[in-house]
Amino acid sequence: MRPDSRIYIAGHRGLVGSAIRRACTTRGFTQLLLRERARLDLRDPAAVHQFFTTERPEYVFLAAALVGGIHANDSRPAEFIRDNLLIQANVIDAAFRHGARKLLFLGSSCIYPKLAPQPLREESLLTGPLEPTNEWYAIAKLAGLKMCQAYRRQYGFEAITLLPTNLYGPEDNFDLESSHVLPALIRKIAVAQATAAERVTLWGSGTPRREFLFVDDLADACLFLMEHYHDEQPINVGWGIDLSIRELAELIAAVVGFRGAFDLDASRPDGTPRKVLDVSRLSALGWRPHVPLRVGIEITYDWYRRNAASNPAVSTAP
Ligand code: GFB
Repeated sequence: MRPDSRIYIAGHRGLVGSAIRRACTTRGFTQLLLRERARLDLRDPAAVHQFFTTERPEYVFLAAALVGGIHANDSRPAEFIRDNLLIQANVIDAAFRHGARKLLFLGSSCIYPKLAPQPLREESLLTGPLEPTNEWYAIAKLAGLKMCQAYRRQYGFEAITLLPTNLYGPEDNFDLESSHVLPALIRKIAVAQATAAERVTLWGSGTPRREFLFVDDLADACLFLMEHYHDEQPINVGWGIDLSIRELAELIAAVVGFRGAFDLDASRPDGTPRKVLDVSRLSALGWRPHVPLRVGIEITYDWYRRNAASNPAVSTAP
C-alpha cells in the first residue's frame, strides 16, 4: 500500500474497524474511505455498488459484521446469519467488480469445529460439527471465507481471510447481555467495586478456556498481512496462549482492585470448552502480538472508565 492508496475500512466505528483506522492513521495512510452505517447500509447491494462506483477503493478491510457474545449469538440466530451473509457478499463482490487490488476478510476462531484438536490449526476448518451457540454466525463467516477462496480461484481476485481469536479493547461493547466475556467482566467487576458489593456472578462454570488478543495487535496484524500474505488458506491471529474464565475474572479483579468473591450462574451456557489457536503459520511470517493481557485489560478498563459516563452502552449502572 502506498501512503495515498485509497483504503476502505468497512465497519470503522466498531472494535476492530476503529483499531484498523488508528493503525492506518499512525502509519501515514492519508486516503481512508469511511462511511457510517446511517450513510451506507452494507446489507443493501445497490448502496454498496454505488459506493464502490463512486469511491473506487484499492484496498478493503472488511471489518463490518454483526458480532456479539455467547448470549447475543444464541438468542438472535436469524440476524446473525442474515446480516453477516449480506454484508460480506455485497462487499466482497463489489470490491472485485470495481477493481479493488486486495480485500482482507475477518473470520473468527469460533468457526472451528467445537471439538477440533487444540491448539486449533487452520487445517481443522470444516472437519466437524460447530458449537451450537454460535453456529449461525460461524456458518456466515465460513461462507465469507469460501467466497474469498472462490473469487480468488475463478477471477484471480486477491482476497485473504484472517481468523482472529477473541478480541477486546477500546470501543468494545459493554452491554451485559450482548457483549463478550471480557468487557462484561470489566463492567460487572467495576460496578461491584464502585458499589462495595462483595460478589460478582460469572456465567456458566468458569472452566471454559479462551484466548484474548488486544485489538490494536489485531489491527497491526491486519496491516502486516495486507502487505505480506497472499494465500487462499485462512491464517490464525492470536497468541496461542489461553486461560480459564475464572482466571480471567481474577486478573480483571486484580486490575480493578476488587477483592470480593465470584458466584457461578449455571443457567448460562459455557459454549465451546476450549478455543486456543495454533499461530505457527503467522509466526513463520515474522509477526507476533505485543500487548500482554494484563496491560490490554488496564488500557481497556481505563477506556471504560473514561467513556462510561458519556455513553449509555458502557454505563456503570448495575
Ligand atoms: O465471550 P463469550 O460471550 O463468547 O463467552 P464465546 C465466553 C465464556 O465466558 C463463556 C463465559 O463460557 C461464557 O459463559 N462468561 C462468564 C461470560 N461470564 C460471562 C459474562 O458475564 N458475559 C459473557 N458474555 N460471557 C463467542 C461467539 O463465543 O466468541 C461469537 O459466540 C464470537 O460468535 C466470539 O466468535 C469471539 O467465546 O463463547
